[in-house]
Amino acid sequence: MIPSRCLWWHAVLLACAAPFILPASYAGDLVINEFMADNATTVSDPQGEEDDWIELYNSGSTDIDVAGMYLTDNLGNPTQHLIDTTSLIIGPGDHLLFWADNDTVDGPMHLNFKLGAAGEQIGLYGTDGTTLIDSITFGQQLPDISYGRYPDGSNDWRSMNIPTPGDVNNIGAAGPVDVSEPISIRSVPCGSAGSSR
Ligand SMILES: [Ca+2]
Ligand SMILES: [Ca+2]
Ligand SMILES: [Ca+2]
Repeated sequence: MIPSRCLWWHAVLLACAAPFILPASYAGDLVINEFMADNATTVSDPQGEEDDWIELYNSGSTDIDVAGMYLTDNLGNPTQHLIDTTSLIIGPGDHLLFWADNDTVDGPMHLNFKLGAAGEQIGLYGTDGTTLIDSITFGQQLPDISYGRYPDGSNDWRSMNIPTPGDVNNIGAAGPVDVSEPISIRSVPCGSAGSSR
């Protein structure tokens, strides 16, 4: 039987965890590595617009062609945006930046959705439109602070006050800022609680 003290902790932790970021990652070399849902001054797209962005990263040792894959901001709609080009290679250890700006007339690097700073989802699906390659569900984001894996490709997501669109993730000497951190519940004070994040 679980002590009532533990049940109370469960309730508190579940309540606390709900508004925060719940990463869901899947084994593989291709990952969603960093994103920004409220780009005020960080970086401009080729059209001079400070738009939302999503960075993919190839942690493997071979080229990955993402042409024909899908990106979405709604996991209920995996095929929202087709990466509509004949070939788009991410080399080993390379990063690739997409603009989440709903400006698809500007080319294949521009997605047909933006990211909600109040929190939503990003999903990357394979060319069959159903195989989930990677996803992240995130909470409230602040202007010019990105959210990404640190180090690149790891399962540890951090808010980053040194955004690195298209480059190696960097949390800086000051470390991550305290916003939208995923809550670790490893310290649940009872052995039967288990842990998740
Ligand atoms: Ca946005
Ligand atoms: Ca744009
Ligand atoms: Ca980066």
